[in-house]
Amino acid sequence: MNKNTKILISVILILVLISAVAIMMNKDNVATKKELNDNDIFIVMDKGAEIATYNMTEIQSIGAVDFTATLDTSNSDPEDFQYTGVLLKNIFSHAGITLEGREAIVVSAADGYTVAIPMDKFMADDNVYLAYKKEGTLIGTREEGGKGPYQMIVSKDQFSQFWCKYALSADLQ
Ligand SMILES: Nc1nc2c(c(=O)[nH]1)N[C@H]1C(S)=C(S)[C@@H](COP(=O)(O)O)O[C@H]1N2
Ligand SMILES: [Mo]
Repeated sequence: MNKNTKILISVILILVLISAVAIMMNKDNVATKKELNDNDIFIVMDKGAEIATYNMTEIQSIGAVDFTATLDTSNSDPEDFQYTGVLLKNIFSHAGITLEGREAIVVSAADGYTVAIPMDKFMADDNVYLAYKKEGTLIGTREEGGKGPYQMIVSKDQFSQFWCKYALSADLQ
């Protein structure tokens, strides 16, 4: 083996090593993204007063389910996705907040967006969810390019304008 061949083989080995490390690091990232993130807090409020905070493990323990919803925005065709989340009304029951005789639920987001959902929609079975996974992967924060970590989804809506990305809190009025 001449000197040049040795150098060439060394360079190739180093490149293979670098890409192997990169692939492993990326796997690690994907693995952490699949786990519940307990730093992501969701606030539950009753008529403007903060009642409880939940992280992802706590949200999940209230009763996570898979459901489908149709994402239909002004710049995309309707498309069905599978989400994982908890019925928002169950989170309120868990926090000990009474749901009877209320007017609406107001969900607020990190970008200043707020959505008010009337009680009949909110109380319906299988409708208003706080989701944290889409197609089995964490929805992710805005910084990560996601629409979460929590996204409020109205599964029976035909269009998605009453959904709420980057949801931080929900206030029962
Ligand atoms: N926080 C927040 N949530 C939001 C919006 C928004 O601007 N901010 N836009 C709404 C609208 S108009 C649509 S169609 C859906 C889907 O928007 P996307 O395509 O950005 O996911 O999110 C809804 N929720
Ligand atoms: Mo929209």
